[in-house]
Amino acid sequence: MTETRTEFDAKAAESGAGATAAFRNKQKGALEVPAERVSAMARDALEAIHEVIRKHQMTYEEYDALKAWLISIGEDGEWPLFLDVWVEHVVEDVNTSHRSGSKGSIEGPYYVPNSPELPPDGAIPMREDEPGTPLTWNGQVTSTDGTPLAGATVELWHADSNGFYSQYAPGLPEWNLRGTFVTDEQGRFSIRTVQPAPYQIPTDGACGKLIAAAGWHAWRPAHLHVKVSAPGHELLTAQLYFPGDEHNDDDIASAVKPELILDPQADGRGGATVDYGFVLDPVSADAPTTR
Ligand code: MBD
Ligand code: FE
Repeated sequence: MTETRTEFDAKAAESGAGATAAFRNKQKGALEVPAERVSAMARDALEAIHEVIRKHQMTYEEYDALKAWLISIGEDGEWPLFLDVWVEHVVEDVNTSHRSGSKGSIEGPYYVPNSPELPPDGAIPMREDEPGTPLTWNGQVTSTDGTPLAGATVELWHADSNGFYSQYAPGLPEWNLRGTFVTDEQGRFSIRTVQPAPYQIPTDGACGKLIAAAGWHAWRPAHLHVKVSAPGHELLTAQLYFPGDEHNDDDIASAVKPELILDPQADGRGGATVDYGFVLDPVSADAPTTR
């Protein structure tokens, strides 16, 4: 019998296929976009591409290279990865700029709904010998007027200390480093987890090929993903980062904001403690979205 080793057996096609299947599942029953919107946005997108071709005097060789590469994004299942890395940050910006509560960031391709529900104070599901620096995270969820939000949910998901996400890499328990914490009467939570490693875009898929062909780097800084929700409030999707990470200033997914960088303190036992809370915007009639 051969053992599965996450760090050797993770393949772009596997995480890509997983992300594509998860997205299709989420899309079931999605609303149709009105024809006027499709027409206006598709026309402008195509005109933007035409402008690039004229500006750079694209050759037929380059056009064919582009066509081959676009075909491979689909074959590798990397449309979710490609879009979330290079496009989603603008969608996030457009849809949250009205908010006065906490800053958010992009969801990315590796969210899974319905992670195990946990009390306000506890450890996220992890392996018995989970590697990595222990992190204790204390926080409170409030409304923009300061009211504590009891029974709010903080869904947390993140990569392990080797940079791998459960359900998108082989050999990890299904819900490893994924959990839904419910806040107490004061809207507080206290979560134990481990610090994630920086994330490298798979080098063996279409996105990796673009990165290599362009001479870019393939890294996202280490990050924690959260979705914070409470009745009557807009869902907050965010990512939190660690100070000093060399990719906080050049995240390939352009998803770092200064307000999202944590300030962890050594706990004297080889781990760290951090305080970070969330302020949710009440739902208002003219909010464009709740995502
Ligand atoms: C990630 O972990 C991520 O958060 C994003 C946005 C894109 C690729 C991998
Ligand atoms: Fe991520």
